[in-house]
Amino acid sequence: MNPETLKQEAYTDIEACNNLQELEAVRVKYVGRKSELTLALRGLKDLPLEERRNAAPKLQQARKEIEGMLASKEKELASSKAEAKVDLTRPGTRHAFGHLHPLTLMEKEVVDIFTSMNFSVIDGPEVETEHYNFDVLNIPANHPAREMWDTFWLKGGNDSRSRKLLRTHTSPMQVRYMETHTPPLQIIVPGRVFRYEATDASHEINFYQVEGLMVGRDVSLANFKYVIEEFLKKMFGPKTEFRFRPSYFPFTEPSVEVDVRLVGGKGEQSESLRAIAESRKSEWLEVMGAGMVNPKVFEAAGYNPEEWQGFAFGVGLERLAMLKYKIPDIRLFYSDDLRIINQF
Ligand code: FA5
Repeated sequence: MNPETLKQEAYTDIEACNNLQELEAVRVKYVGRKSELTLALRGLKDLPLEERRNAAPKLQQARKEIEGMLASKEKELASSKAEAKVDLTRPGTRHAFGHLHPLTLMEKEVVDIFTSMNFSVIDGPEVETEHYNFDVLNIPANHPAREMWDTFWLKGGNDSRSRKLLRTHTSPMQVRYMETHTPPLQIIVPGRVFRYEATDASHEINFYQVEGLMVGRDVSLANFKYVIEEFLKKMFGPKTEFRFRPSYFPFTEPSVEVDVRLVGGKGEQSESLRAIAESRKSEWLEVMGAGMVNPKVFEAAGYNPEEWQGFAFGVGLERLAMLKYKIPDIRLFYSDDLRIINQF
């Protein structure tokens, strides 16, 4: 064994090490208990004196040098490992935070505005009976007015109190709430509703409404107009233009629909709102149905219509969100397209 060649080989192997495990293997190979060098050192005692004198210092020197190389490489590897752990100059990893869906944001905003006007927030069932969805709202079986609400029926039930459906609007909560509460009252009911109908840019089969109901001894259409004007101005700004249009609902008399102006007028003009106007062939977008509660609805709830009066409305949450966030197609809310959702 030539100590010079051995040192050379050890040097090459040590330099090639990338981590402490590899270095340990090299250490075992060159200076371990069974290494060539150790065995040679151990064998010195069996050599004739002259040879021993000659070989010993070279072997010991080789061992010392190899151990030195190993130690400095170990230091180098250990420090680069420590540096890798806390490299203060590396850019940080950004944590991904979740955020609220635009419809959730919209619902929060509607709730905030109405609670600031002293309305309470109530919840209701999405699976409803025919009785509450239609009968108590003055929409008898076989009446053509039922055709205003395309309905998903559930199997089973043999009368209108047991036949079930996915509610077509939040209006069933009017009677449900009045049956268990005494007036005066003012509530809103946000919730999901379902309709078996063809979809387009402003119609979904699954959407959200917020029902409103205010009952007192002398609550009038003027009060309705004030509350809704306040609501729309707080929601869309003081420049927003809207209109009340005469309409028909079996459970209100008189009935109105409320539209918000999309284009023209003095409000903000936007590409997306123009697109909605074009697809609907109208400058206006209907956002809610409303009216004075029909006396028949009060009777169904056990109230005396001679004594109580009030207004009710049902506003479409997606329609509000389309206007507020300038979203041209209602289907985008449910499309899971991250390019839309991540903007909120
Ligand atoms: C109703 O559902 C009545 N219950 C509203 C009402 C309540 C009237 C209380 C009187 C008193 P309508 O079907 O028009 O009415 O729907 C009300 C609102 O829901 C519409 O103005 C619109 O904003 C929204 N809407 C209706 N259908 C859809 C649909 N397919 N997709 C998205 N939004 C819809």
